[in-house]
Amino acid sequence: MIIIAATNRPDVLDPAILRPGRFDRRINVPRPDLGGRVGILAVHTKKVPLAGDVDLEIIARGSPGFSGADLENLVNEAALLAARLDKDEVSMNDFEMAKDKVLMGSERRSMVINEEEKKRTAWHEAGHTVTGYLLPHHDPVHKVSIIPRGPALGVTMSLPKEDRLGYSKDWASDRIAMALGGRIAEELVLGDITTGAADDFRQATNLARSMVTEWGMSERLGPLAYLEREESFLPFMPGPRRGEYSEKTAREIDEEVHRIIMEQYNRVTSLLKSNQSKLENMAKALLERETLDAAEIIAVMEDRELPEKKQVVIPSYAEKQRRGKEKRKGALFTPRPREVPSGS
Ligand code: NHX
Ligand code: ZN
Repeated sequence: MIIIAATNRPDVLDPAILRPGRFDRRINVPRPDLGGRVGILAVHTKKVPLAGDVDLEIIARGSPGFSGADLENLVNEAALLAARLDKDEVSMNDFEMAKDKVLMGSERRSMVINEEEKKRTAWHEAGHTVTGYLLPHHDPVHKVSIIPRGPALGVTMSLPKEDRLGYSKDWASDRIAMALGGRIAEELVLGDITTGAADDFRQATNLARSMVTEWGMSERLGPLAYLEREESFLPFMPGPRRGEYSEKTAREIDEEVHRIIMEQYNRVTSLLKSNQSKLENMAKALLERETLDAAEIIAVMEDRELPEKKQVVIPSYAEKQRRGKEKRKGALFTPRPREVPSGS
């Protein structure tokens, strides 16, 4: 008899359960690569009517780091969107919209925001976006939006260009810089600052701390692991233990984390100061369109006209009821989702 079990926490298993004759083989299953994601998408779209423009390989390319469950969720969300639009088939655009929903959370269009908050959000997100665009080692900005989602008033999302197995020190530094870009834009343009950037600082600080304590990216602290003990993959090579360093080292770690953050803070401050007009154009474009995709972001940064925007309007509940009645009346005409240019 063969017994197979799965866990996300091999580190907390009792070693007794792993002895020879018990669960004696360990198979590591990482997140799917590009080929794996195409295969998983093929499985989950088997019973979904797909439009002719759907290319699973393009969807897989645009979803690096997604797990099998994430991809299943993506297919479900795309199908739900298509159903809400009264469509018989799921199109590439439904997948694109579903991806944004999965990555950034659901929009909260009903949330009331005053003009001043909206402007602050536009400056803040423009700060992230311009910083992300100008930093060479950062993942490209995929989308930026000032439509509230979950707890956030706005989001800036970047996506790696392809599957990545590890990250460089330059990437980590640029990632910290990008997280700080929002607050710095607020400070430069509006003068006064607010509580809103707490999550950005958490991300920046976590990255800086990992650089120092895990990734050996601080010259001062050296290539050492200052971490909690982890059950390693090889049982005869145990991981490091927490607190196995002196008070002096603890202070040095704190100082080094602080230094890294301030280095990036100063770098982004001068970067945004010398790109004030780009920052302003980005904030204006955001106030006008609310959401910008990669092509629109590049257009703003290259001082070009924004590409024409087609926006699909999701019908309201009342509208759907009305359409349902029309259909039941046996109308020959089946309403299609309206495509309207933005701003109208
Ligand atoms: C408030 N919320 O507290 C309002 C309602 C600075 C323009 N007055 O950094 O929305 O200020 O780039 C996860 C993610 C709380 C958890 C973000 C918990 C944000 C988001 C507070 C933009 N985008 N901040 C950002 C934001 C806010 C908050 C979060 C979270 C803002 C900022 C929230
Ligand atoms: Zn932010």
